[in-house]
Amino acid sequence: MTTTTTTIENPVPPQDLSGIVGHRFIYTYANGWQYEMYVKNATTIDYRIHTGMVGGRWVKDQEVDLVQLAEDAYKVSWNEPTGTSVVVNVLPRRRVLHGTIFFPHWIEEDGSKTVLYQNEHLDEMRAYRDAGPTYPIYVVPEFAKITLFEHVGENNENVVAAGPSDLPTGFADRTN
Ligand code: FER
Repeated sequence: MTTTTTTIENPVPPQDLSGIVGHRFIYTYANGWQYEMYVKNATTIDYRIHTGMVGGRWVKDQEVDLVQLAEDAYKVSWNEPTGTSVVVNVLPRRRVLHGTIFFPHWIEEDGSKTVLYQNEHLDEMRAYRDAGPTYPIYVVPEFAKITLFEHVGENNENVVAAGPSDLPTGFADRTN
């Protein structure tokens, strides 16, 4: 039996991100929360939260780590200016996703402070993050069903350009 050493230069498995980069997907977690993610490029996402604990929140240009774990299996992970950490595993062809959200305690106490277009409130979010309380972390691990998955191209600023409440009626209900 041979073993392969994983290095930065030779990651195992080989990385082909073309099945997720430049795509928008809308999904509903088992707890009913509905989210939309646009993988703008290999290091950046835009997103909207349609319903749930922080429904109405939207964000552009969040830096993420994106990897391919296997065929039809990708992992997106990041830390927000609010202190929230998120890890999302995406299986586009199976239309399945698993997300784990790690909320600081101040968001569990009053999530409404984060329900806004975050890009216009970055310093405010960092101040809330630093004020806390951070602990105990509220961990939300949930599977989701991907109801829409579409290619919209890379670095398209028009894909996520309005808040969840300013979209046409039924926007998030479109399926394919
Ligand atoms: C997701 C779960 C959580 C997601 C974003 C978040 C775009 C963000 C949470 C927050 O910062 O409030 O699937 O996808």
